[in-house]
Amino acid sequence: MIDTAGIRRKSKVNENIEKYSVIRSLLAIERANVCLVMIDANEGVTEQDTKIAGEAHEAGKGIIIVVNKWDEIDKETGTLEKYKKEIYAKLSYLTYAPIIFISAKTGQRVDKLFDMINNVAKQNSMRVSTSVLNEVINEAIAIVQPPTDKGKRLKIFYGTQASTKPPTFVIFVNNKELFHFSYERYLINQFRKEFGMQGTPVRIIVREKNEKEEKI
Ligand SMILES: Nc1nc2c(ncn2[C@@H]2O[C@H](COP(=O)(O)OP(=O)(O)OP(=O)(O)O)[C@@H](O)[C@H]2O)c(=O)[nH]1
Ligand SMILES: [Mg+2]
Repeated sequence: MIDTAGIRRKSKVNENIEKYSVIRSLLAIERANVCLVMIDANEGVTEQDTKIAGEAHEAGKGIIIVVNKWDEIDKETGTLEKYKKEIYAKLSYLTYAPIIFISAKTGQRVDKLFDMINNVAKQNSMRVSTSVLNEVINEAIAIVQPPTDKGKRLKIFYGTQASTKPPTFVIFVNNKELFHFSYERYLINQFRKEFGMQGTPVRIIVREKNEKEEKI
């Protein structure tokens, strides 16, 4: 475990310390399998939280959002759900990351964290067989037809998993330009439905393949 120093500019004098903390955090992210993004329940998601969480996401790491100091919050029914919504609204690219509400002070739910870390690490290094992957791709194509543009329709020939940490899939298509972001997002959502992959980013690499070549 690497415990990074807090990143918050408290005064001008601390600017260098802050820069150093950021560099150390980036190095820690690189070395990690799973990153816990610690949020102070009193403050909510800060700009710096967003930046650091973004780095973990870009680095393809497993991510868990940990809201600490939950003991200090006045709770009513629905408080937890409200918090979750607010967090996902601010960290919109992290909706795959589970959120856990803990108190380091009282120990509330801290024991649950370790199962979560193990699970997210597993999801981050998940392998999907080519045959199962293509079943899911074919089903996805049948539910929502690939898009057309200027009279040309996107054709998805097949896919295969290229690497893990994070799960990265290569998808072979007739024309890269037709593989719009919205369809990519749809496919990733279908993958998540079928494979779980909770707490891990998922990547798709699109490759073009000649249609005639494909028919042989
Ligand atoms: N009420 C409450 N206070 C907490 C909790 N966790 C930490 N604190 C308090 O928050 C303050 C900061 O705690 P630290 O553990 O030093 O926080 P940190 O984020 O590691 O700080 P740096 O390592 O300096 O960046 C201390 O006064 C703690 O007692 C919690 O779950 N509940
Ligand atoms: Mg500390």
